[in-house]
Amino acid sequence: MTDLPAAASLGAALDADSALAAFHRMWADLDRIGVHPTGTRRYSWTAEDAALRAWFTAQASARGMEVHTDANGNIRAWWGGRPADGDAGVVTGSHLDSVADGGKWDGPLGVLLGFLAVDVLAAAEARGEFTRRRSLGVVDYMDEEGTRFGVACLGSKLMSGALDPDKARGLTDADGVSLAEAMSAAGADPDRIGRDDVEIIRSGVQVEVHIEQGRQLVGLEAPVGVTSAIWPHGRWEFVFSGLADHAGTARLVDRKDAALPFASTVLAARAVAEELDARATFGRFHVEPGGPNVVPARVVALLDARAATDGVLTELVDRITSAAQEAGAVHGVDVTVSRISHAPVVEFDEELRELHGKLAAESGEYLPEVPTQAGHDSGILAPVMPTSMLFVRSPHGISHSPLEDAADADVIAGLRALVRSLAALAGED
Ligand code: HGY
Ligand code: MN
Ligand code: MN
Repeated sequence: MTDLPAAASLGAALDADSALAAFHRMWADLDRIGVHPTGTRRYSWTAEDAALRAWFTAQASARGMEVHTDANGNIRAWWGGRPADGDAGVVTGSHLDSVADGGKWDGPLGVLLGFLAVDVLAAAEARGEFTRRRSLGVVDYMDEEGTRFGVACLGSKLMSGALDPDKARGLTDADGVSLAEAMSAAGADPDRIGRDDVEIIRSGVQVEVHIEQGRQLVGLEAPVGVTSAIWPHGRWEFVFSGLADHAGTARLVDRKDAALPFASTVLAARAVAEELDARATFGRFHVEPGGPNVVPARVVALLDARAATDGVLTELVDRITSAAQEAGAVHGVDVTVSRISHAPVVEFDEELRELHGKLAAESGEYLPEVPTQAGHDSGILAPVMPTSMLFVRSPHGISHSPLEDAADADVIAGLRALVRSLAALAGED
């Protein structure tokens, strides 16, 4: 071990048993927030969100880290103090919010391993084996999943300027509460949201650990991988407007049933996605007025669409839109489609990817590169700062579900990869 270069040896030397014990303690503590028998419910600017921020602050305080919430609701804990305006640190972390009835790993894994990496590096510094030259931040980004307001990666999109602050303030949840109102109710100031160059500079460089959402690493027999790229993806709102009528007396031929073209569109989306080797999902929709004995007057549905290139994504959404309009015409139902959000293709920073690869090679570990179809804050930030991601293998690949999982040994492999990368980045002159 001693003949390893310094950063690699810090990863190799970490005490797996004590790191796992700390991991499971933190995990149990976090489990008390928003975990239901049907899954995890952690949505932005709610009571659960406040409890998550309190948990995060307590973890930071226990380590003597300085906590700061930025103008966009992203919260960071700094080891070595928050860098002054204009100075650059190194950031790791992820997000603590969840999808509706989600799992426990998507997001929290990266935050927990961030804190544990600080523990390992601080202990190494105390032993004289590491010198921190840049402050190291652990971050929890605001509303990564977009569960409450419909737009994913709200905190990083606002920070990077990818989302217009006025548009963001006006986003509403299922109860009609706007982001501005929700932030105000939680004691945050919605007037301050928007691109934040000082925070981008302060963040410096970011390495995010995340559970893999898929089975590529299982196939490659690798506990950890480096993310190469993210597919372009986005969300589109489809509104089908027909006419309410009596479910018994209205003759079928006279109806303008909004559910019929919607149903056709769901099937068309699947068929087009298959043909283009892409993804298309209607995961959220509601029917109005929603009476069991009323012909549906309106269906409002959100399409989540993803493809390997922006060209294919455009073709995918265009063809689903055409299918919706054709089905609407058949049933006398108006169809409107509007884009809610879009994230272009991401190629993660070459130098960071090389660094992860070099450190793995020095440690004698296999660290393959894999692309992903999932969105992440690190992808949103990639155009404005160097970012990279490390994926921890998921045994069955299922995600956005309570079935999310990872083996202890793979968690430790992820922590090792993170520690040596952060040691190299925060320890360099
Ligand atoms: O939806 C996504 O791709 C991510 O998991 N937020
Ligand atoms: Mn997710
Ligand atoms: Mn995530």
